[in-house]
Order: sequence, then structure tokens, then C-alpha cells
Amino acid sequence: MKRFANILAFCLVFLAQTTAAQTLKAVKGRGVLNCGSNGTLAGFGLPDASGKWVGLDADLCRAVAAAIFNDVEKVKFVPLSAKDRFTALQSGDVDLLARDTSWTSSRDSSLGLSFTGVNYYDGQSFMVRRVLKVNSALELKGASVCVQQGTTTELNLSDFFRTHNMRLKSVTFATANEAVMAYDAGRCDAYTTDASSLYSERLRLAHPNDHILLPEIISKEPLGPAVRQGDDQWFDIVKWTLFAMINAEELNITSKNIDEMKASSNPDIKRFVGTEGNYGEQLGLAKDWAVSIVKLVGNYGEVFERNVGSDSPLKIDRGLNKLWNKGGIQYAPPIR
Ligand SMILES: N[C@@H](CCC(=O)N[C@@H](CS)C(=O)NCC(=O)O)C(=O)O
Repeated sequence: MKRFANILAFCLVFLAQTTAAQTLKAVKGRGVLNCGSNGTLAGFGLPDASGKWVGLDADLCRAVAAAIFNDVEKVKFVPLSAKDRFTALQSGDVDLLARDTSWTSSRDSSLGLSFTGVNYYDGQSFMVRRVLKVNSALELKGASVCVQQGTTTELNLSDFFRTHNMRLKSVTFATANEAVMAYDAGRCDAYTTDASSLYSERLRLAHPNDHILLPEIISKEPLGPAVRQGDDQWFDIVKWTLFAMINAEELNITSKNIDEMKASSNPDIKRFVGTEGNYGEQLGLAKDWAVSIVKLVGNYGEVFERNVGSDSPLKIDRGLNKLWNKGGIQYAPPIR
């Protein structure tokens, strides 16, 4: 009887593991990763003139494809609006959501999804016309502010005005495009969203230099990839893909020197490239999963600079997104 109970318990655990660990199998069977993306946000996710998706989030999708397939072409980018992004993940239309999405408690707990980490520490800010001679968000009393629905932005905006006893006239729009165009056309005194998006959207205005970002950051917007709850293996793969990119930067492993690094005798680098241990296999991937990520996509710093930093038109300072040992808060647990 006891033996039977033990066998049954073993079978149930095995069944639970195999039914839960479906996403990697499904992605491999399909031969392509479906990645929920922002199709209109330069620096994060936007197809270029030739149709190639460019951005920090697009590269996160590619990094996951590199880890699984050793091939960054095996990604189908699925453009999603702010409003539709969570249902697309819940329904299985996408395997992963990488779309400038803020990690909050309600999204993490009540939407059936899990955030795997933070690929950009952001915060909400305001953009105004230079001629208004406004230097602080606290001077926006009674201002009209253009804002997009279905985002964390709306609540932060009303919180900020309420906290400072300021009258607010918010003008809401279903898409960022409508909100930005309305602001540019002079329908609002200010436009508010994540600071990174303000840098990006400013480039789309008729006269970008006529607009400034105010210094206040009124919220925490930790942007990161999310997966459906219930598949711990998949959760780990996405989480450790980002961690591998951050660890690579810390270990000075780049897309340029990765081949030489395979011969390194440094124990941390040996574990990273897979010449020691079986860390890739433990995740359900190949031994050299992290090599594929860095070789085909780059380390976190390379990806940051080319998409949103000094090598990009946005030229955003790394600020909080510097590594923890360089004055920022980007930190990844070790591969070991
Ligand atoms: N990080 C915030 C905001 C995300 C967001 O959707 N931002 C706007 C900023 S421009 C956007 O990407 N809109 C594009 C669209 O909805 O097409 C959130 O997760 O709610």
C-alpha cells in the first residue's frame, strides 16, 4: 500500500512537471518564438525601414531565441497595444511579453502572469514646450496633460496632482500615437509617460528641440519581460536569459570577444561559456546557451547603448541602468 502511494506520488509530481513545462516544447515544436512587442516605440520595439525589428525589448526576444535555437531569426514579433498586451499573453497568442511593461503587484498577482526581471529601470516624467518656461512639474497647476489609457501612467498622473493639491485636466487617448499627435498639435500643455518613451516620442514631434523633459520622476516603472504563470521552466529560461546578458557585461564578455572567452581559465567565465558545469542543461537548454546570447545579440551594455544609449538617436544616459558595481542598480544573480 505504502509502495503504491509512493509510486502514485512520484507519478503526480512527474505529471505536474511535464504538464507545466509546455512552453519550451511548444516553441521548439513550432520552430519560432512568438514575442509580444511594442510596434511603435523607437528604442524598445519598432520595425525599421527594411522591416527589421529594432529595440531593447526586440533584442530581449532575440536573446531568448538565441538561447533556445542559437538563431535570432526564429522570432515572430507580435505588435501589441498597451490595452491588449496582457490578454495576448494569457491566451497563449505570445510566449513572452517584452513591451516596456511596468512590473506592479496587481499585474504580477491578478493577471495570471509573472515578471521575470527588469531590463530597464524607468520612471514617469513630463514633456512640455520650451516656450512655456516651465522648469518643474510642480508648476503644472491647472495644466492639461495628454496621457494614454491602459497604462500605469494614468494613475501616477492623478496621484501626483492629488498629492500636490494641483488641479488636473487630463486628456486621455487609446494609443500613444494619438496622445503624442494631440500634444504636438497643442491640445495639451504637457505630455506624460515613461521618461524613456518621452525621449523616444520627442523625436517624432515636428520640432523636437522645442520641447523639454521636466526633471521630476514621479513614479517607479521597472520595465521587464513577463510570462504566463504555471510554467516554471519557461519562467527560468526568460529570467536567466536577461541575467546572462547582465552577467556578461559584468564579466567583460562581449559579442566581439566571446570566441576568445571560450578558452578562458577564469572559473566564472568557464561556467558562463559552458566549459565547466552543466548550467545550460539544467535550464533545458544547450551547454553554450549563454554564448549564443552574447554572440548573436550582445551583453546588456552593448544592447542598451545601441538601442537607447549613446550609440542610438535617443542618447539616454544609463543612470540607474548602470551595473551595480558602476553606480547603477542592474544586478544579476550568478551562473553557478
Ligand atoms: N510602462 C507603462 C507604459 C507602457 C506604454 O504602453 N507606454 C506607451 C508609451 S509611448 C506606449 O508604449 N504606447 C504605445 C502603444 O500603445 O501603441 C505600462 O506598463 O503601463
